[in-house]
Amino acid sequence: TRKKVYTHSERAALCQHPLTQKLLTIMDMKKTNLALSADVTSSKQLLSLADSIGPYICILKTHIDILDDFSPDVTAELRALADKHNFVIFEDRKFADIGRTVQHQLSSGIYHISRWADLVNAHPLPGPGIIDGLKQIIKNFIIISYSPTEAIEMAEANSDFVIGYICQSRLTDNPQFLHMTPGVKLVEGGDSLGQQYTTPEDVIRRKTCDIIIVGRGITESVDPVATAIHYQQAGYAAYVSLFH
Ligand code: 5IU
Repeated sequence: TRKKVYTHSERAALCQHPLTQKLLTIMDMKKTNLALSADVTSSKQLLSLADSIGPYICILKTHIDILDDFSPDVTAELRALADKHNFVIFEDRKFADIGRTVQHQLSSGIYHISRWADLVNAHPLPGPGIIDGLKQIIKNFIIISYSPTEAIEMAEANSDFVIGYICQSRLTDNPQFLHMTPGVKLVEGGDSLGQQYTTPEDVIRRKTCDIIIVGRGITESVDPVATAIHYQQAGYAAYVSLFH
C-alpha cells in the first residue's frame, strides 16, 4: 500500500524528467491513463487508429517492425498525429543487447527509431551497459520489470533517463516513476498464446499502477473509437476513485 496518492498534476510538479512531466500533464488535461497498443500490420490502419483514437490516449505504443508496408512517411505521419492529438509515441522495442548494439538498433537500420519515438523500453538483463548505450542516443526510456530488483536498481541509478516501468503491479512508492501495465481488457481472461488479462479497475485501483496498455481489447472490437472511450472512462474513473 502507498503512503500517499498523488494526483497527476501533483506528480507532474514533483518530477524532474521532462517527458514524465509532459505525460502526467497530458493525463491530467486529457483525463486519460490509456495507452493504445496499435499492433496492426498495415500502415494505413496504424495511422487511422492513431488519428481516430489519438484524442483519448496519453501514449500510442507501436511495434514498427510488424508493418508489412513500412516507409519513413509512416513515422513522419505518426509524429504529426502525436503533435495534433498530444500523445507520446512509445516504440515497444524491448532492447536487450550490449550497449553498442542497442545504439545501432535505436538509430540505424530501416526504422531509425530515435528519430521519431519519444520513448523506448529495455530489459534490465544485459546490465548497466544497455542503459549507457541507449542514453547516448535517446533521452527517455522505461524498463521492463520481469526482474524487479534489477529494474528498480537501474531506474533509481538513472532517474534522469528512466521514466518508469512496464510491470503488473506497483514496484516503488517513488512518485517519479510511471508504472505501465499491459494485459488489460474490460473483462478478465486470456488468449490462446498465454496472454492474461486483467481489468482497468484492477490495474489502477488494486495494483496502483498509472497507465493501462490496451491492444486487442480496442483494435479488435467492432467500434474501436467507442471502445477506446470506454477504456479511457474505466481507467480514469478507477484513478479518480483513489481519492475517494
Ligand atoms: N506486452 C504484453 N506483456 C508484456 C509486455 C508487453 O502484453 O509483458 I513487456 C505488449 C504486447 C502487446 C501489448 O503489444 O503489450 C498487449 O496487447 P493486447 O492487449 O492485444 O494483448
